[in-house]
Amino acid sequence: MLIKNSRDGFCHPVSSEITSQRVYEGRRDLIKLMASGVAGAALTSWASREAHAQGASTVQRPGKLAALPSARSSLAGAATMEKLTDYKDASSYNNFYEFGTDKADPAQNADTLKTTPWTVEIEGLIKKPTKYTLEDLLKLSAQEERIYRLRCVEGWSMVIPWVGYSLSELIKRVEPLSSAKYVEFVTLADHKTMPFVGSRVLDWPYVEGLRMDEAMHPLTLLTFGMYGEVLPKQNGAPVRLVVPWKYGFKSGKSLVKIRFTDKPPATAWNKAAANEYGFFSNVNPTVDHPRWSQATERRIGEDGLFARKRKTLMFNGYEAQVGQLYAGMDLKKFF
Ligand SMILES: Nc1nc2c(c(=O)[nH]1)N[C@H]1C(S)=C(S)[C@@H](COP(=O)(O)O)O[C@H]1N2
Ligand SMILES: [Mo]
Repeated sequence: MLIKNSRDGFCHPVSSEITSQRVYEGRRDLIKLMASGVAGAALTSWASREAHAQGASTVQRPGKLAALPSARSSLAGAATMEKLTDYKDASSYNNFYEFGTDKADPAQNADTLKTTPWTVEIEGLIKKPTKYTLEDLLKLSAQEERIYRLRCVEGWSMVIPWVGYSLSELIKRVEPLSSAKYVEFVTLADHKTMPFVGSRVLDWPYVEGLRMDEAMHPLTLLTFGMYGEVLPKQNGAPVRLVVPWKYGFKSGKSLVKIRFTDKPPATAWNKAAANEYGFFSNVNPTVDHPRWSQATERRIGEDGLFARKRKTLMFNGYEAQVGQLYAGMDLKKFF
């Protein structure tokens, strides 16, 4: 069930909907290797073996996605020992409004997304504006596998082994000017391949933003894959962001432009309902969403109908790593 916001006419499902989650057989295309360097790479990391033991290998898949090379995260404390979400759940219960507002829509509709060729423009207040092909981006830095929780504002969460590298690697190359204070992330809005672009649910393209220090934080991951494979289209192929200490909507999918600005970017959800979705959107159990509590969450795939919810952790459990970014800020005001 979707709760309509009468003012704006947009919807955001409530967390109680999670109990009626449906799991579909996601049909996935066999995606060709995107860069010659990644062909046949062995998945040797501990995390990858875990991923396949706990999730990916237990799922019947019509076509396995191309493998991405990865290594265990070197960031102390960034990985979690929690049980990974099953690949099937992570790739069939999604938010990707360009393909529909139901959780099952992206897996059913996203096969029309064309991920090759793909370019990402880097522009704005930088010394070196650049247009990267996906192949360029893949080769820009060594990819690692990192197990991050993703906690949606609606109250569900997953634990996913993502593959990518810190966005800071890219930012350093393009040499931001001192006037660059924010980073804007623009995602694809293609009427031809994305059936819900043009719907009034949000302003398109879907735009997100971070403060410069957040974008530079090593946990902020430019992400090309999950479970050791390239991203399924419904999870934001071919390249997305994952910002693990913020609500999931900050992690823009299918990125086409990264722009450096001196002002906070106008983000899609903030434009839709500024009182509900602030610019920072840090996971914070003590600051409620106006329409529901943020104190607890349900782990997708793990919690049954009557299972207790888990307590949501400050900054989604990454407080030790990111708390300093917000020292002295009133997080009730800057939510
Ligand atoms: N372009 C785009 N990116 C998006 C969204 C979207 O609708 N469009 N949804 C966001 C939300 S609300 C969440 S919770 C995460 C979900 O990521 P997942 O489907 O990989 O779990 O993607 C985020 N990125
Ligand atoms: Mo979300």
